[in-house]
Amino acid sequence: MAGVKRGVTSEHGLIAHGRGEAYDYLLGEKTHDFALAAIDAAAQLLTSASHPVISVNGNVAALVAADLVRLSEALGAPLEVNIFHASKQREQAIRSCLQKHGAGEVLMPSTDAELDFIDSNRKYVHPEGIYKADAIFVPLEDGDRCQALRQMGKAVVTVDLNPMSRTSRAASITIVDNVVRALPLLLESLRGLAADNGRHSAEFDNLAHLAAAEREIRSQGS
Ligand code: PTJ
Repeated sequence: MAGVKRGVTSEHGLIAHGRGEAYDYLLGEKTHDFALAAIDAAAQLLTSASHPVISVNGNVAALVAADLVRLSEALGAPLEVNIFHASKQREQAIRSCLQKHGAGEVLMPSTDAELDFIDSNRKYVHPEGIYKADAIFVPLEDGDRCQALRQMGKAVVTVDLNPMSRTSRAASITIVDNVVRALPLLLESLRGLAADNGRHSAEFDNLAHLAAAEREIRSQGS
């Protein structure tokens, strides 16, 4: 609610937040092993990318702005504002929110570069940011853009409490956890990776991890 009052989050964002809370409740409001494995795989993928970018919408700016700034510093990756529900005013408010938490330059959407395969406002991107990126960290993504980014050959790491969403299924790596818990853990994993000479273990099978999350949700009713 505070995010809406500050002009950062859209009213639709509140509904999305409620959806997230429902899934979080079903997941016992804790970080599971499938999420920890996804976090380590995400740290590995983002570290080995040549041009990673962090995409920021109204919900994540309200929830985890300080952690997004820390992530940007840890990865040397730019922060880029990109929202689904079009509003120039809200784009500026998100940028100010990030800068209040210590961000330097924040890339803004522009009409100079457009993503293929997508019609919504999220197609407008920065030519030096998402347009050029080989890997994008985009928590609370919408399904259409996630699919478009994948079709353009980009790796996508998302955070989504719903393991059945189109985004979760289309992403390269989905962290099924609350973004508020997942971001500090991702930062910790990046520190571990640096101490471990840049290598976390093993292959990551996104669909298998989503299936584990879905089993956890279904087990709540039995
Ligand atoms: O600021 P904008 O205009 O870009 O709008 C952002 C939202 C999030 C409103 C927009 O991208 C949207 O409508 O998203 P969806 O399609 O509702 O997807 C959001 C997904 O995030 C849903 O699957 C929710 O369950 C999930 N979610 C919500 N809150 C959290 C979450 N996942 C992790 N942590 C949360 N706190």
